[in-house]
Amino acid sequence: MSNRYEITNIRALEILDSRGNPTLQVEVITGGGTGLGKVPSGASTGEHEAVALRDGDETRYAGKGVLMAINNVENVLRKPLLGLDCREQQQIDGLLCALDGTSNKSRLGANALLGVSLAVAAAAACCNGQPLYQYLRSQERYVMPVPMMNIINGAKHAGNQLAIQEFHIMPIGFDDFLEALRAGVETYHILKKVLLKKYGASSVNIGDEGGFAPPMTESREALNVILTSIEEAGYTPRKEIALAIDAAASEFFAANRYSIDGHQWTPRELSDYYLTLCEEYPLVSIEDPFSENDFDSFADLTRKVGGSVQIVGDDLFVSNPERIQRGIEIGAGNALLLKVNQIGTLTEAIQAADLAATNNFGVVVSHRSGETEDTFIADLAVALSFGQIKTGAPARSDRTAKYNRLIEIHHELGSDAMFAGKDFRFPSMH
Ligand code: 2PG
Ligand code: MG
Repeated sequence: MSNRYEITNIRALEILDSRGNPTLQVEVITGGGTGLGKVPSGASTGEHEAVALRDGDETRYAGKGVLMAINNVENVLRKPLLGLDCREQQQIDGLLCALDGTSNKSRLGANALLGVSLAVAAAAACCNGQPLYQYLRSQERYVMPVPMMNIINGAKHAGNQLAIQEFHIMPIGFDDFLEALRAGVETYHILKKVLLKKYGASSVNIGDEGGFAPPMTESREALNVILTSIEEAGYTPRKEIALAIDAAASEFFAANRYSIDGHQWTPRELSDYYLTLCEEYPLVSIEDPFSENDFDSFADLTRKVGGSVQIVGDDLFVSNPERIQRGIEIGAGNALLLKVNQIGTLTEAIQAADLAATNNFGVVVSHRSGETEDTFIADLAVALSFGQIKTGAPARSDRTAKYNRLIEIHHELGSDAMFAGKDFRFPSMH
């Protein structure tokens, strides 16, 4: 008879993500339970991310099938993992990396590795009869994250002319997660009305992350309607609801110029633009303000506004400890966007988050634009208790699944739940 923690089988399926593209679902079966892991996928991917394996067979799903990755799970990774204890996450993730053997997981596929890695953790939590967040990290007091809610979508996530990819609200001025979420949701619904009135019916079509994708061309247009909506919803900008953006600037960068809002700007001019926006709007967080290799411009902007504004590295750091370390050393950014599929195993993702946090960087646990109904990141955000989660607008099941899981956790924690609120950058100093 097998021990309840012993891995007895691993299976994988080709399922669909929120954009209708194939992705993997991995099932790890042990003597005492089963865990599932579903793999997300980005559109504005960083060039230094771990590589997801796609079949490239144009006769299926336009080449996006993941049958090769599935074959790698079932025929390469499965056997060496059979018989291992599913609680040995670090050992298992180390083995996954060794079996792949490349620095960017391109041989077996970061999608294959991540599916297994997440499913192993879910199986272990199941065997223990513990909620996933509790299994992932035991904390004296868990901190519920401030949600970064992407309510206007642009660039690669939408069919409009906005250069900036994401316009977020962050409900920070509330006592608990539920009140904060409600304020964000109410603002989202008022925004719909504001857009309908000003831009007509087609402006409330939505983009990849559930935010509206209005036919705007300039960043200020988006920031203005959001500000109006916060006020019309009855909330106070900055004090209760602050703004955040993800410029995803690599996507509008070419030949050392940034094409944004009708300009062709140098890094210095773009930097000045951000400074102006920070004066005009209650902006508290800017993600990827410059292209993914421009550590120096990140450092420059961080020096100028880093005290009051969070400068987040996503494509810059790709959740990779070596790149984060470089950022820490030169002060490029002051926060990490943590995406488990950028690095490819849970152990490495947690190490990346800890490296950032111990060096006084903020940490935002993040979804991808292509998601599934998997709620792993909601549990991960609470487990780490670093204070922030980015998981889209409060619309479409791929996004609301995470919010709904956070609601469950909030209730489960009861009065033990702390809400990061205004301390979202450094909740441990609460
Ligand atoms: C980002 C993400 C998620 P994508 O840039 O932060 O919002 O987008 O998954 O397309 O990289
Ligand atoms: Mg980003």
